[in-house]
Amino acid sequence: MTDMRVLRKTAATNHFLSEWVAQMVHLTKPDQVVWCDGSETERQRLFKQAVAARVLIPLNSATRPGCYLHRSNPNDVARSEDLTFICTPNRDDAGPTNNWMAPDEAYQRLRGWFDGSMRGRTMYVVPYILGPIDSPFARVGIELTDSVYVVLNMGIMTRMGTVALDALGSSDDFNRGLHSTLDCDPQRRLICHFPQDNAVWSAGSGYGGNALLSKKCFALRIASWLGRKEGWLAEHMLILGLQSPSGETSYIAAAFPSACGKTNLSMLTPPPSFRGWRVFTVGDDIAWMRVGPDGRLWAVNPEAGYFGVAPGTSAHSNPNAMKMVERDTIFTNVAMTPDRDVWWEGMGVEAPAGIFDWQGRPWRKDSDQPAAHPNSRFTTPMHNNPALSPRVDSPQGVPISAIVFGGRRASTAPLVLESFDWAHGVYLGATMGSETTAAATGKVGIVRRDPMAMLPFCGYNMGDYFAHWLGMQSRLKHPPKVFMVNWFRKDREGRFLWPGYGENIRVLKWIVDRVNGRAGAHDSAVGVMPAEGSLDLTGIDISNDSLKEAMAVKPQEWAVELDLQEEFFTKIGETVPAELDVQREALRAGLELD
Ligand code: OXD
Ligand code: MN
Repeated sequence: MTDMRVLRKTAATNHFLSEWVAQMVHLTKPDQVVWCDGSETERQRLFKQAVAARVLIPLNSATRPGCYLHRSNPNDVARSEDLTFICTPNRDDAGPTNNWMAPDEAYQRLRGWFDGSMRGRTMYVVPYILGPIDSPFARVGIELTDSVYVVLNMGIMTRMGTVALDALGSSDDFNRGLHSTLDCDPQRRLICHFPQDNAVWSAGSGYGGNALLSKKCFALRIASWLGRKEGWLAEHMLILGLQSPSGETSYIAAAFPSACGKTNLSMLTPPPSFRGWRVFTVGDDIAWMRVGPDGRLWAVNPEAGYFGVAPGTSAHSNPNAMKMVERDTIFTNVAMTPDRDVWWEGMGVEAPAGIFDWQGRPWRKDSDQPAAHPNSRFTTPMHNNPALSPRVDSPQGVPISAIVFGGRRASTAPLVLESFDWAHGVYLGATMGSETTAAATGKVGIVRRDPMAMLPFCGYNMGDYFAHWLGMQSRLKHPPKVFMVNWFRKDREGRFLWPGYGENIRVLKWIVDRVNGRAGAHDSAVGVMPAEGSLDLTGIDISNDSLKEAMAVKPQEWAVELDLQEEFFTKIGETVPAELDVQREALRAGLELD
């Protein structure tokens, strides 16, 4: 099965790669090695094998052509943050918000587990590019894996195959990813990052971000480390283009913690009153951003597909996503209907009778368990997205006019706020938080701080990360404006004040108008707020009172907020730049709290 042509070509052109693969083969002892070329023939062959091995279930070819369902091990349904480690020689380089292990210890433990782990299995060599081909942003990774499910997902999520070997040429500069599902036992599960070696070793999980090493492991944790070293940013951000009826397009990068609707916002469908407006998706999860020769910030999406959360995705919340998962999609842990279509909670259609839950068990509507796992996913190619930006493959990326930080806050944070300047914008990002839900914690309204939505994804010390963000200002002649948004503020009865989804375009428009000096605003103690009448509210169903409440800045709430922000910085410790304390004290003074 080994593609000898590819192997010979690579061995001839890149001895770093062939030597490393040989070492890993020696360690893991697979029965065979398959070098993936990314061709359509290969894709078809691997889908067939995955079906034969019962890794994938083919879905109804009339209603879901090219679609498959994967049911993961029930002990392996999400990223394992507690088993994810940053393995730097110095513990302080990882910082107090990351799990840390010494590199020697991590390599030694994992080597023990990997020894002979692929006996009786196939090792797939998966070369991939993050970023548009021929882009100065692009980086190559090679993932060695024993999971055909991983290979097929990587084929959707990245530009995968010979194209990556061609881009690599004879260079030694590639991410070395080693992955084995082992026996999928949580006791033998670890996801270890070695930033100084540009390497990731992942064992014992076959799921999403634990196993598709291109995504959170390389494109965020390792890339954030590289970005700091090389003067750029790897961020947990969507990138969208907002096009006005006159054809002007502005690009926005936005960070939200998981489960705050990043995928929805990145492919938003405007409401009828915004006829002529369009939102184009450049990316839904990750942005790599560099300073261009013009002194502006330019961004690419390193990925080529979406690994989106299925539950809650509907024709109302995200019509483009519903369209894109109609074909050539791998579903993981959703429910299956009797005619082999998919279903999940919040899909906006009644569950048909005779459904099977995410573990393949018959499921009834009166069950107290969800049919689809709450973290069930779709993996779909970006080219399926009707709102895909025509600039998505642009080697230079797109120029970013505005950076947006958002969270889920029932109180305190107004609908939208513009920062006074770059440093205040960094402060807004660094203090971002989202409220936990009752389902997750038993306590509503507990704010989990998640700076720039990067807490689980920053490959180094958070305080140093803030300093890197502050330092970007000196590199940027024309920095983007920075904003904070909150779609989730509630009234006293617990109802959302702002309708959200497609209506969020009104806030995006205000942001772009501010960038272009077209919208009025006034200073509040905590940031710059929309002037009355500057937010376009044509055709929206919202009362004046609700809008006022959604925008309110209440000093008593902010007093508590600033104390909590200070507490969080104290936990990170002395690496937090003094500039951020200055920002907080300025806000305190502005609120006349002291
Ligand atoms: C994701 C996440 O899967 O942020 O993108 O958890
Ligand atoms: Mn994400």
